[in-house]
Amino acid sequence: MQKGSQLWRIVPKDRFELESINNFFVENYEKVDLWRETRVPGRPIDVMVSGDAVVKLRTALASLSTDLRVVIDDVEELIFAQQTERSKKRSAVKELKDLSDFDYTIYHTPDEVEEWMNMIVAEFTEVEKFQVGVTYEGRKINGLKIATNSTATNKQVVYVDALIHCREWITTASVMWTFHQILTDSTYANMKNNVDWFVIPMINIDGFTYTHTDNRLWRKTRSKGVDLHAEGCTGVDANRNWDYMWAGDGASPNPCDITYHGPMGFSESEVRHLSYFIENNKDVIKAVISVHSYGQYLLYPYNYALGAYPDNQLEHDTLGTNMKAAMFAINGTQYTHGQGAETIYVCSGVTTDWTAGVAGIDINFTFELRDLGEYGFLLPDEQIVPNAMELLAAFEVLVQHIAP
Ligand code: 0X9
Ligand code: ZN
Repeated sequence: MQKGSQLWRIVPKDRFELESINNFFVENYEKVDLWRETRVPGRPIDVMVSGDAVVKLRTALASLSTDLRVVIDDVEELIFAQQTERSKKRSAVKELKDLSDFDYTIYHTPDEVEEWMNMIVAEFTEVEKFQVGVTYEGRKINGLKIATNSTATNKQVVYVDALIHCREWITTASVMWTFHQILTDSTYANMKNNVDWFVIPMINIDGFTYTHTDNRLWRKTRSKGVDLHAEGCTGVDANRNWDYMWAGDGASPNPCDITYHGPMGFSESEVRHLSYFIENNKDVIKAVISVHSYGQYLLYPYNYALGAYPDNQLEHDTLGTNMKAAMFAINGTQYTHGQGAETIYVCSGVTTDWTAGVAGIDINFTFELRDLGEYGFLLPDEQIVPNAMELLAAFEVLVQHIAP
């Protein structure tokens, strides 16, 4: 990362401003990383600007927008400060030998997450590990199947995945805490007994590894296509790569863009394998929840166009309303629910459009966890557990809805 990179928030006041700002970012794609987009005037755009371009872009943007403020003054410094804090906490704990030593209040490395899965399997007889596929670089993508031998017949399965975008660390961290809670706290016994779960806590492991070693803010996979000049031209946006309405609106044909849809649908090993898994289990999967961050949204299909809805839109609306109410009740955190394209922006080739439109899964949501852009992808470790409590509350409502 460039020294002195900053996170800016720009609120375009009308359509004209919005369009010229969006075009400006397209022209300057090598110097900006869009953390949060909008298609609606009056709503914020969060953009990280490369340190060497801060002065130039600020001057140019001054003529396009009147509402620009610096949210993170030095992104690199913040990442460094968080890492230092984390290492201090780590060195204070004893070696990780069993689950009781596991610290849910800090972010973990890919190896530690894998180790956590192994410990969960070792400790709980109702949990099995299964392999979903492999990544581009050959790492195993594993999942946990949680299935109790309860008396319930014809149990339905809830599928949960996290970290398809590898900079969204909160997704894996909160999924881990949530399922540990479901497995250990008898208050949630019905959540194990009334449904089964497929949990895939870490999809984009290549990218996740890269966020630990090279670039904390990497989003895409790590697959290599044509040999292009810049670092950003590696990889594909795995949440634009699903083969339904692939390469439609809100996905980029430019390999150097962060929303690059790839050379064809399912070009990415991670996405292709996940699709096989879901296809093979579609008869038992009742709901798909794909966990992302940030923005605090509960989004249902379709995402590829305005005005495109699943037949059971009303069910999604009711469920969205109830889940966000339960999430709010925990810490007063506000989530917004709705159809994805209308609620935030149009984008095609996303997980839940395929799971709804092709696999025919009944209930499909993309969750965008905390925050609203204060830290964005760099959500502090202290917020892991509070955010995970909200996720658990949403799952409680979901299970109650599926298997009352
Ligand atoms: O753009 C995405 O893939 C998701 N947002 S993120 O910041 N996590 O990258 C959102 C996908 C959900 N749908 C719509 N935006 N319509
Ligand atoms: Zn995401």
